[in-house]
Amino acid sequence: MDARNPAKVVKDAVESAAEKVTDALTPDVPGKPGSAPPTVAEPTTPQDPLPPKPEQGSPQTRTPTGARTGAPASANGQQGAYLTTAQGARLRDTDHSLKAGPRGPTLLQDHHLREKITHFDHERIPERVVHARGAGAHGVFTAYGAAEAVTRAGFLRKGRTTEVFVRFSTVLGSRGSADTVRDTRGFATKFYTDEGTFDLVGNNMPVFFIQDAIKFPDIIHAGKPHPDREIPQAQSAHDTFWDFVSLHTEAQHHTMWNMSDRGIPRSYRTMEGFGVHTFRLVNEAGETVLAKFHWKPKLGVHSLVWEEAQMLAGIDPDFHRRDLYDAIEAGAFPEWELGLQVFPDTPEETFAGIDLLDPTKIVPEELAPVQLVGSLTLNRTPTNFFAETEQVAFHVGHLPPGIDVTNDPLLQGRLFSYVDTQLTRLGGPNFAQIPINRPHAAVNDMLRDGFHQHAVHAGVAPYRPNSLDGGNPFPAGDAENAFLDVPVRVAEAPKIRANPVSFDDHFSQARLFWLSMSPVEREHIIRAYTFELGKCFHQEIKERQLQCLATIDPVLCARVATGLGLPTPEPTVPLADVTPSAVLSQVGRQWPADGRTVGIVVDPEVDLDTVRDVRRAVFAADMVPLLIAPHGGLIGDLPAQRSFATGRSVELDALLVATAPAPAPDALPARDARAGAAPATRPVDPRVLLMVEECWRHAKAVGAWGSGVAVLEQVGVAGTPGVVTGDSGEEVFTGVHRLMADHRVWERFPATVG
Ligand code: HDE
Repeated sequence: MDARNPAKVVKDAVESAAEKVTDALTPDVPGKPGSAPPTVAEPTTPQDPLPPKPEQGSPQTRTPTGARTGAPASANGQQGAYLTTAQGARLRDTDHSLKAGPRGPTLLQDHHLREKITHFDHERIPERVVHARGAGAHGVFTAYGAAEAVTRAGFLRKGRTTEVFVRFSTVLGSRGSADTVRDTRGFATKFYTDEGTFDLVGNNMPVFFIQDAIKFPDIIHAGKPHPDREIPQAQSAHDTFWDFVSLHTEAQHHTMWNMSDRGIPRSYRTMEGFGVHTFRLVNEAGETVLAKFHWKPKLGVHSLVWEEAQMLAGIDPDFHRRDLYDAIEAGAFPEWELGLQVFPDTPEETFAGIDLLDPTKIVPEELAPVQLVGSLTLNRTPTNFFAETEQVAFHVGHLPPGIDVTNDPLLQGRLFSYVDTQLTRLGGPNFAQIPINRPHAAVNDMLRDGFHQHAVHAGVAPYRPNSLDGGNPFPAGDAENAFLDVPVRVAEAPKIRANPVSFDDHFSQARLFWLSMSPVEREHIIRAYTFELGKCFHQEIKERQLQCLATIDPVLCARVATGLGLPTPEPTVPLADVTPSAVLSQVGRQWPADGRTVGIVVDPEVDLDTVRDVRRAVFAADMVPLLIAPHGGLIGDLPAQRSFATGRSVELDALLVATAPAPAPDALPARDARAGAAPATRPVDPRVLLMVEECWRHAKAVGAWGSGVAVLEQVGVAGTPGVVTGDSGEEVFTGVHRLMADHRVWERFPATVG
């Protein structure tokens, strides 16, 4: 036996065996971990830190109060080739504690050990109490100019570009929970405008569970895991959630959105965003309008199917963040258009009979069209998750001149909460000085000192009025573009804990949403309610929620009741007479499939030239091809990105089968009975059969050529809707690409409700 250090023996063996195939294997698909490929041997020649990856960005290098420093962003975190202490002293060794001899106790004087461990012990900060799980990206917003007439906000002037940072999130789950759970998604945008930062802190649904901020702890306590056993994580399918929403019926409209396909988005890139509340805009002339903000994704609004979402939660819990980062790395930059619904600023603050201060209501786009005022492109991934995505602090009160709040009681409470929460989460009042939160506008406040103060304030008079600092800082007026608190008239009224009567309608818009859905979307909603309520323990809670559904729609209620094995209750009040809003449905239009993932099943016997051409065609269509092969490494000269063991249907948007692979040595033919179709003349790897079957079941486009056609026949899906076969791989891909514009092969979902 070799008497040398065992780790060194392994390293030497690996190094001597290192082959030159590494280059050929370096994938050309997104997902690279570092900015340069690693060497097999451990690097030993000192060199400066590697540059960030080309798709990465970081916050602009600004002083703590917003002025440009001119330093390169890559100099933010670390410099020089050598390991140092936090004070910059170079270190000889970070692998061994300082001990009294090789077998002796560790010495208290080891300041490097203490610094390293102490810092490590404090690496975590409290996660967000809601929206803990999220992913962010940098980008740019360009204004069309269409909003100039209604707001003086400079970043909405024609042609202006503004840097942004966007964070998407789920609401209920902890920081480590799965991306694809059924939940509302956060869509928070920080516009670094030169008139002060504007945060549009919205969601992917236009309504909220509650009408008054004072109920926020109640709905969140109900939605979070039960306090005794701390289950279930990141989901609403449990007793406390349905207990609350069935009693507090203003939640029913939002609940309907959550039970719809909007609750399980395909991607952050395919989500709409909504500011939810009504805001007040003010233009140069001092005229005001009321407005709601919308984000419209260029790729359309698309969702997962429930089984896919559940499988992904185990197979790839990072599905949405990976999709976001991969798309940006591949150059398929996610894009949205910002839109406004504009309403006259009348004393009643209503439009078409809808109370604009009630955040449980939408204004259908048919009544107030969304006017597009600018576009958003996300083009850089964060360089460091903690520094940027974790430390970014949004606040609905970060408003530029031209945008003001309304009296929506939910928004009013948020104006308190978002600063308050940062005091514990980000450790003090100076969170605006963290690089990702630094404004790009000049800052001259009189806030001083406090934990983590990074600014070195000059002068002696942080108060007003003063003469010692020459009177600085001076208040600005209209000529200097000061923020305007619009002097809205407040009606004389008693001080009271109550809602306006108009807030009492809790069901009509839930019905409006239901009636706006296509049959297949209704089917999904029925299944979602049945699943969620089916997971509740208590019959009483299910019965109470069924009573709410009876007031929304009798068919919905009856179908869910059947699934739960409970009687269908009668509505207690007449059903609302509402006009559906066609734009709420996600089905029936065609959208670009850019940035989607296409799997191609190959094996060593495949016609490589055809696969090469198809791969090229997939790239040319701005999508990512993943070769899925019996083993990793190379198939001919093409690198396989997935093996049958590591690949699974749920990460694909479409599947192409280029061959009929025999069972690989690691296949267990009886692994999945669902894939076990009739015995074939030539057995096919069961994981390939499973992949085809799952893609078909999840209504994805499937294609095959050559011997691949036999695989589809064996699964029993050849000749069915959304399945393309032919002799030419490229033609088959063209057919599949065309189908992908519909997002799913909707015919495959049998809809039983009209
Ligand atoms: Fe939030 N919300 N919220 N919220 N919210 C937070 O702020 C709160 C509400 C939303 O990616 C917290 O920094 C109250 C509506 C998003 O960092 C906290 C109320 C909408 C994000 C907070 C609401 C949102 C948050 C948690 C009721 C959609 C994630 C940590 C009055 C329009 C932002 C933090 C990010 C985050 C409070 C209601 C969206 C605790 C009290 C309505 C997208 O401050």
